Amino acid sequence: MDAKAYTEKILTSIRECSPGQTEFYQAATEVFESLVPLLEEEKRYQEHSILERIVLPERTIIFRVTWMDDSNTIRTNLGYRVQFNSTLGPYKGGLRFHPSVNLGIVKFLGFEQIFKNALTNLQIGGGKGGSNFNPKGKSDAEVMRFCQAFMNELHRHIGQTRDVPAGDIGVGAREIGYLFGQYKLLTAHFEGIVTGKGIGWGGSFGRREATGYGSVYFAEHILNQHGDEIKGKRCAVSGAGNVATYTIEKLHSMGAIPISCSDSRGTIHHPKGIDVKTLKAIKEVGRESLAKYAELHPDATYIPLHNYPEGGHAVWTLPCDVAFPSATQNELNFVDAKNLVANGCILVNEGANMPTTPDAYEYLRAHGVLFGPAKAANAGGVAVSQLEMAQNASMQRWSFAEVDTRLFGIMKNIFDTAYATSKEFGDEGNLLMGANIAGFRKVADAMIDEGAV
Ligand code: NDP
Ligand code: 2IT
Repeated sequence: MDAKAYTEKILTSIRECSPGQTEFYQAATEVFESLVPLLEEEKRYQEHSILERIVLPERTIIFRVTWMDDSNTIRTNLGYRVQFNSTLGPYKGGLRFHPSVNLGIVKFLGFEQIFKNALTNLQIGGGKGGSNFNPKGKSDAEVMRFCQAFMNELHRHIGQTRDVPAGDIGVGAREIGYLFGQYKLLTAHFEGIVTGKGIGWGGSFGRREATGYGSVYFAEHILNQHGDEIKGKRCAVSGAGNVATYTIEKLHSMGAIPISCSDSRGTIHHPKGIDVKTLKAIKEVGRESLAKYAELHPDATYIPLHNYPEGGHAVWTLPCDVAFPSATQNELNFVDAKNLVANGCILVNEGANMPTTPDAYEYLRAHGVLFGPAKAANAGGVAVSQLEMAQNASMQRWSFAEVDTRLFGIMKNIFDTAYATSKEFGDEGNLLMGANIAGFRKVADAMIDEGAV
């Protein structure tokens, strides 16, 4: 069967056997479309049924999480861990706590993670998990009891050479601490079974900063390739969580101007540059709304969510040179892409997972906007997670500078690999295609080596 027909056959089969998993089809379709030139050249992937195998998680765990709220009412949520692919190493990927979490979302994230992790060139397989639990408005005690209940089931399925979760939306240092504590209580082992741990109890310097810093390094590598640099660029950033905050911090230190951030309720536009201290105080420490930022900085504007323009998002209407979508999936749509192009944006660098809709991507590409695809651009987080695992396994502690230097080198290597692969397949500079092919090829070749499992 020709390569295109092969990819279409598998996409049809996943639609039939997993109905309604929209985000998962979106992620699989994007990867498969990129793979056509490779599959035309290398028939052995079809001969070894690689696509048939790679779209099926090796194991999917869905469980009830029962916990007690502050008024002593018994509450329930669904918990998930999708152990997608262990060809290159233990399953590795974050946990997301957000009301929108369902199996399709976890599978899209887990699928992306397989190729992202392969691109880092480190020994980690792909997995993802989470819950439809909403941490917003919950007390610390409620979050702790939820995390403990979640780990009561999850601990049976993870381990430092088996599956190592980390953070994602709604899961940060606080949640990782509670999850780790409960694992230790249940098993009586002090082991590196999650990453993003506190520095005092097995965490790595630089993990908190890694995704955001890595994203800016990746953007710098893209711009350098085109004889340009991030220094002096006005950058629109969305999100106000882990990825956005440390993207903004690194942009400042590299001489760029991060002009915005946003949360689920609104956008801050601060033309002279977002003040990182205020941002951290409001979001990281206070867990409050960004509306407060404009009260503290009268020269900044707050645009509430309901004031978003027709069909688009306020953050992408701001004139900028570079856009860093760093909040969530499908947050940059066709209308947003048109606004960015009209305002002269030259690069979109994806800090979040799958933030750009397919039609927006096509529009950006057609208008010559450079593009840093998520799998490559945001791989710094999971890469430093693996460095945390390496430090745990060897009982060593590396300095911040050591980790940061490694992170910079890993991001350069990912860029070089994606770029060289795009050239090899006749579309030089198409980093989306280059990253998808390079990540896939690494996993697929190893799957062939490891036999029919
Ligand atoms: P956080 O929970 O720390 O922050 C998420 C931010 O995005 C918050 O400001 C949140 O607003 C906003 N947000 C989330 N969902 C929505 C939504 N549906 N609509 C509007 N705003 C929303 O998460 P992270 O920063 O860790 O993750 C951000 C993105 O980066 C995700 O796509 C994640 O998968 C990806 N990523 C994360 C990595 C990591 O190491 N943490 C690594 C690689 C990718 P509010 O404050 O109001 O909740
Ligand atoms: O999407 C991601 O890469 C993450 N949320 C981080 C995963 C990890 O294991 O550090």
